[in-house]
Amino acid sequence: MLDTTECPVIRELPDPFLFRDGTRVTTPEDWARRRMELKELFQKYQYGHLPPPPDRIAASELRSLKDKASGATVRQLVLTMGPQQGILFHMDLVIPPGAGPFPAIVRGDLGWGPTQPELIEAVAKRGYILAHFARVNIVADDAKDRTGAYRVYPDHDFGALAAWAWGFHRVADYLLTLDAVAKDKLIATGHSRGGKAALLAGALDERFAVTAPNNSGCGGAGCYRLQAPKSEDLKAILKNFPHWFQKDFSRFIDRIDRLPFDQHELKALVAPRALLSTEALGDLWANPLGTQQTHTAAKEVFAFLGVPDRIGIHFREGGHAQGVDDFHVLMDFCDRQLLGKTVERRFDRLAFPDAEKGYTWTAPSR
Ligand code: GTR
Repeated sequence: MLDTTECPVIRELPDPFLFRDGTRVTTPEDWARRRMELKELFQKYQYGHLPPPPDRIAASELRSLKDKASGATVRQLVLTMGPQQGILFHMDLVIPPGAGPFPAIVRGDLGWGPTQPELIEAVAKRGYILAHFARVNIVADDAKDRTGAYRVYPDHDFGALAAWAWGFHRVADYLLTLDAVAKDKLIATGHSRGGKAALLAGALDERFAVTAPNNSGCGGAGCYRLQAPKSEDLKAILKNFPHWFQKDFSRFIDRIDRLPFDQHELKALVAPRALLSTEALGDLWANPLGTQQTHTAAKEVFAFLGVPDRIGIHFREGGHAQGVDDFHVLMDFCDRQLLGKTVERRFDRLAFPDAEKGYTWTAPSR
């Protein structure tokens, strides 16, 4: 059983540059080591460890359709993998017309319903591939269901978010075998619990050039220590969704100041690659203020690595959703970050400019 007294009390947002042994990052090489340390801490305490990569992934096509509005091809696939090929998931692969290679957006939210025709049209018309897979085929979104990847990897400690993040990595494995895909332009996104999984996936896997959690809140881009009123906290999330996390994470309930990290450090793992948080001002449960706090703190790491503009945040009016408009925001960000296009939209506007700074440390000078 995990013992939280092994974790010292840290009241503010923890210093990402501070190693556990008390020494501090001074160079980018040090940061690479600290990044490894953080990757392990997040898996040990919060999410559990991701299963190992499988030897082989087999893809079979169920159907191939044409989207009339955009001319895109929509391939409905099943990917099979793991020991005894014991894991499979469905995926819609939307490929725009034309020569490519195209940047590819990976999203795991297919289980929430079919891929919306408006989304297919929007991404294809802008020259993006969409790989929309059903993360819930890997492990179900149900605390009582211990089938799927839990059975295939019985000795592992992962919760559902880690298993779903692993799914993003498997989609990357597959996409990197396709000529139509621009290999250096993979994008991980998802909504809410899907956004939590996308952030974890992008934080851990450097093959994703852009990571973009949408309304991901608690356990995602929102922080644990700084909660706006009405936002979801650790106790609330574990009451409803204990299966998302490593089983002992509940030890930190009412001891949040012993958590050896906060979510700005998960964001920082993405650096120097690009990260965008898309937030909704009406979605208080997802802690938009706390997501701004993680943004500001993580930006210190991006700046330390010389890429302060690779981290963006975007707030819109309205509630909890990842609609086509949110995808346009994401594609604007990717147009700029990956394709070098000039875009008008800003990704540095804070919704709470007067918010108190959540930390007292400063980035090491270089
Ligand atoms: C809520 C949950 C959030 C968020 C959301 C969703 O009920 O409390 O953490 O993940 O579900 O996934 O839509």
